[in-house]
Amino acid sequence: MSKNERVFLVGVVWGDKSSEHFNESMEELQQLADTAGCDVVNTFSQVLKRPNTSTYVGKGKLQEIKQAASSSHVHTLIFNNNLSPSQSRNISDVSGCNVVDRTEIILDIFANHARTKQAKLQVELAQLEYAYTKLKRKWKHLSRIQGGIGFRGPGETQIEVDRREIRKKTTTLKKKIKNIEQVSLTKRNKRKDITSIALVGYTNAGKSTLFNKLTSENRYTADQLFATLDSKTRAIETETKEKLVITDTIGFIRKLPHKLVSSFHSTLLDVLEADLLLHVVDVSYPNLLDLMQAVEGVLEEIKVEQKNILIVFNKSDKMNGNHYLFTKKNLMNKYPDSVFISAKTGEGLDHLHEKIKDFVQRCKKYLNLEVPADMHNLMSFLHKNAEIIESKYIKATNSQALKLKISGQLIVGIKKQIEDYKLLKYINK
Ligand SMILES: Nc1nc2c(ncn2[C@@H]2O[C@H](COP(=O)(O)OP(=O)(O)OP(=O)(O)O)[C@@H](O)[C@H]2O)c(=O)[nH]1
Ligand SMILES: [Mg+2]
Repeated sequence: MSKNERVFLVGVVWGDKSSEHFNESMEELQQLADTAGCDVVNTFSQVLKRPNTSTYVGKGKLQEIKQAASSSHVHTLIFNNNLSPSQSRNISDVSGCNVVDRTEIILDIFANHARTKQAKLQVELAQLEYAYTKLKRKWKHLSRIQGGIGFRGPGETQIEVDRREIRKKTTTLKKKIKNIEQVSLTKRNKRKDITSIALVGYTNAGKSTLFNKLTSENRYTADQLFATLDSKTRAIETETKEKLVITDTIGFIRKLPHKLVSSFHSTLLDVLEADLLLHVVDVSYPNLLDLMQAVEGVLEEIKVEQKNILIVFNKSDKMNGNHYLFTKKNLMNKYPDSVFISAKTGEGLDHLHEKIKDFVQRCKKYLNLEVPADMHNLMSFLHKNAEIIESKYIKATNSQALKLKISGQLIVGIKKQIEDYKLLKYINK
């Protein structure tokens, strides 16, 4: 879509969906359109029992939109839902406008915001995957008319060619993404011993702002949807000098098609492997529980097993007065372990640091170990990374008997070193 394109937004509310939810989702569509750089000229909405199977909105409504578009010189309609290929085609035929559905506008923003090679490849893959599903049904009518046993009409041939092309490109893209994944896997493996935290949340919740506050980075933040699409990881230290790595990643949104989520699999690997997730929530958003559910849905979809999730209610500076106290109390009741912060003003960050520190402590385990006196590297590693509670020299074995408190993940590294030296027996289980 081109910048400053004049557009209409179109939405249908149906079934038992409340108009409040509908209005919110239309506001979100407006934000998506703004982010994509469109100029929203007007909004059309309709209440229906269910969306029209062939034109999404009713026939009369579509005529009204067509006339309005023609008199306002609008050539693009953006829909607040995903449309079937035949719906897109029918609407386009009747109205004479370009038809963009919800996923397509999101993909358009993704394409504009992708900065890293990985993000660009992933967006391209997502676009192709989406084009593939659309294409599949788009050409169906042609192949029915012109195809037939033993005869391949132009429609059928074209779709075969297009499909083949898409499949070929998809395979190449997946390979390229896999290669990048491999590189980041090596980086991740290097960090394996260190407790890792990932920031997740709905788009625009303030993840990157919080990331910057926690790491003194200068990552791009903006009041728009999908400001950041790639992941970034930085090491930080707690007050007690414990090392951690923290990752900021892509935001989630409602109604994301499954294929799209899976295209971003490599970006989301950091989320999958993190020890602790900070679920950042914009507390100033009226229906925040809905957005939280959407995030939980995506986490389920990418198969994040029930892990440690700390809910971080952000933007508390935007709330004031009794209304806030009421909301805060309700949320505290529902999520007693959550924290309230403002990534912008820094309010509540102490509390968050405290929670993170507690988590790191909880991850620690006690270990009894006998280290041969000549394993200097291991000794200095332990001095640097573990809390040594007791240390005693044993003359008979020329070794040092240690009692340690150390993070669970580091134990794996130590076991590996000790195994290398065939000294596993020294671990007191
Ligand atoms: N008032 C207020 N605004 C905030 C706070 N945290 C973030 N913001 C604003 O919210 C907007 C979105 O912030 P980002 O940090 O870009 O949000 P994000 O979650 O990384 O968003 P995406 O990358 O788009 O998923 C920006 O305009 C920030 O300045 C906060 O604590 N208070
Ligand atoms: Mg961001």
